[in-house]
Parts: sequence; structure tokens; C-alpha cells
Amino acid sequence: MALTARYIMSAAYCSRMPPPGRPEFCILGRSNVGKSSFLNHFFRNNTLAKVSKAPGKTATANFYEVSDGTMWVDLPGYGFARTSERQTHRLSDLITGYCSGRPVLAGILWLFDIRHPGAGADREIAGLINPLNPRVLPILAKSDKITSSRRQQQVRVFKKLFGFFCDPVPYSVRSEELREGFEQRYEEWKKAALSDKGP
Ligand SMILES: Nc1nc2c(ncn2[C@@H]2O[C@H](COP(=O)(O)OP(=O)(O)O)[C@@H](O)[C@H]2O)c(=O)[nH]1
Ligand SMILES: [Mg+2]
Repeated sequence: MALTARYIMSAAYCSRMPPPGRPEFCILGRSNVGKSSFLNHFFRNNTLAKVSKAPGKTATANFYEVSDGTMWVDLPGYGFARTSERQTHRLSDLITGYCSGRPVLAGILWLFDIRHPGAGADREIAGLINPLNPRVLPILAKSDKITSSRRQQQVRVFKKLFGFFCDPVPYSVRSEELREGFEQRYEEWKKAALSDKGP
């Protein structure tokens, strides 16, 4: 059965987050990579998260209860240049503070633009959050922008470049087939991520 999600709350600081309860999966990725679109599409609900043409809009961590008993947390995007230094600091504190200090964090859904494997902001954050961790599931967003043969090529390029434990999963909000593929991968990965040993 398709999963559903329900918005709970937003927090601008780690100290304002809800008390740890359910196991959490967070959504990490560059500003404008398609995090909000992914949420809305995966849960078949366009009112969950705001999608915008202009990057740098989400400045909070947004919490969603999912029907499988987990909590998903949509983090603000990183790598958006046109914000003040103070705001940039707050956002990176929020992202790295959450990823390194949240006791119930069980896994990271990490989105990349399938067309740009070497993006500087992604490399930078990969110095702070270890892509080799088996609890990272890499997702290659906007896969409709390239042909399906190039998709498989990009999966290998990303895997080699970052050294991911899991094979990256192509995704597109324009493809039912890729949504189904991701649903399967998520279920497998989730089982392992929620077990003691990890995948
Ligand atoms: N072609 C295409 N565009 C997408 C896809 N996902 C997101 N977008 C577009 O990318 C832009 C940023 O999306 P958004 O979800 O707000 O990114 P966020 O900043 O990471 O939350 C919007 O214009 C979306 O319509 C996708 O799978 N395919
Ligand atoms: Mg967003």
C-alpha cells in the first residue's frame, strides 16, 4: 500500500525540534535539487511541501509523520549562495547539528541532481556527513532530464565519486516507474536501517 505523510511542525533551530520519538529519516540535498517535489510526489500529496522556482526558500527543518511509523524530516537545502552569512551559518548548524546529534536519526535520504555529479556544494557537505555510511540512501533527482541509458551511467559515476555504500536510485517527479522503483528500494533499505546493524 502506498505510504502517506502528515505535516507535524517546523523548527528553525535544533533546540526547537520535537522531542525524539519515532525513528527518523531526513532528506538532505542542495537547495533547489528537488527535495520538496520528491516529498510531494512520493507521498502523492502536493500540499505537503512548498515547491519553488527560486532556491533558498526553506529555512526550517520540517517534520512529517509517515504511515509506516517513521518520521521524515525535510532539511533546508545547502549551497545557496545568495543568503546572508548569518543565515548560512544558522542553516549549516541546523543541518550538521541535526545529522550528527539527533538520537533517533536512522537514515539519510540524500538527493543529488543526476546531471551534476561534481557539484561543489555536494562535495563540501560530503566532508561533514560521511557518504560511505550504509544508512545513506543516495537519490538522483530530476532523472527525466537525461536519457535512461545515461541514467545508469550516472548511477555508476556518483557511486564511484562519493563511495556510497548503496547504489544511488534515480528519481523523477515525472515518472511513475521511477517512483515504484524507489518504493521498493526504500522498503529494503528501511528494514536494514532500522535494524541494529544497519544495511
Ligand atoms: N524536470 C524536473 N524538475 C524537477 C524535479 N523535481 C523538482 N523539479 C523542479 O526543481 C525546482 C526545485 O524544486 P524543489 O522541490 O522546490 O527543490 P528543493 O529546494 O530541493 O526543495 C522546481 O522548479 C521543481 O519543479 C524532477 O524530478 N524533474
Ligand atoms: Mg524545499
